Amino acid sequence: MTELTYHAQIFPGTRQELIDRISQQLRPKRFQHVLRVEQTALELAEPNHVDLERASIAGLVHDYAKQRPDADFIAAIKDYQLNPELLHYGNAIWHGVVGAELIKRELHIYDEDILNAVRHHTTGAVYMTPLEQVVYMADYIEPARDFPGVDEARAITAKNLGAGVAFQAQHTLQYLIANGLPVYPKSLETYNAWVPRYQHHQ
Ligand code: DGI
Ligand code: FE
Ligand code: FE
Repeated sequence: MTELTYHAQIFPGTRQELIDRISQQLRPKRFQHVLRVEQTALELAEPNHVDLERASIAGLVHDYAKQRPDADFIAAIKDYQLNPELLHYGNAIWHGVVGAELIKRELHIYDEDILNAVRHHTTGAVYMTPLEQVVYMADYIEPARDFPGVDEARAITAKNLGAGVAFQAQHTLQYLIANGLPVYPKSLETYNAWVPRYQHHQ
């Protein structure tokens, strides 16, 4: 890969320095996933006119907080006065929404497009910038993902990024309901905003 140059106003360090910070936070399997999400995000960024530097950084940091103890998230929800409703959920929701605050504080990344890509990478959102869509999809279809429908997800996303978002929103909601899991309201909002709009792509 041609080495990406990071600009100090986006991340104050090199890609290798960022990778070193992330590898200290994650077990090897999760770290390898993060590297694959970065590469997939870069592949999706090109045709969708997304800035490669932001795609790289957002891909690398999206699961930065995934292996933090619950107590860190609960403390951060209070410290940053995030919505107390968050306390009813768990790591699946916290590592993105609350993780973004830890990324700001610990990695000194303040770019709102990158932070929103992290915040929304699990649930999606009604409004997602092209970067947010790229990270949401890269996490879902990175090469080691293996679930029924992943090849269809890859094909749809290659043709139309928004249709990929709709595919994931629909299938994730189906999965949550089929398994009796709590639906974070944003996941439902994402479904309503994206799925009917892209029905003709299925
Ligand atoms: O962190 P990753 O495993 O790479 O991927 P992710 O951040 O997309 O997390 C995926 C998990 O999050 C998957 O098991 C489904 C779950 N999830 C997504 N939306 C919701 C949710 N879990 C709950 N409880 N509620 C949601 O709305
Ligand atoms: Fe995640
Ligand atoms: Fe991930």
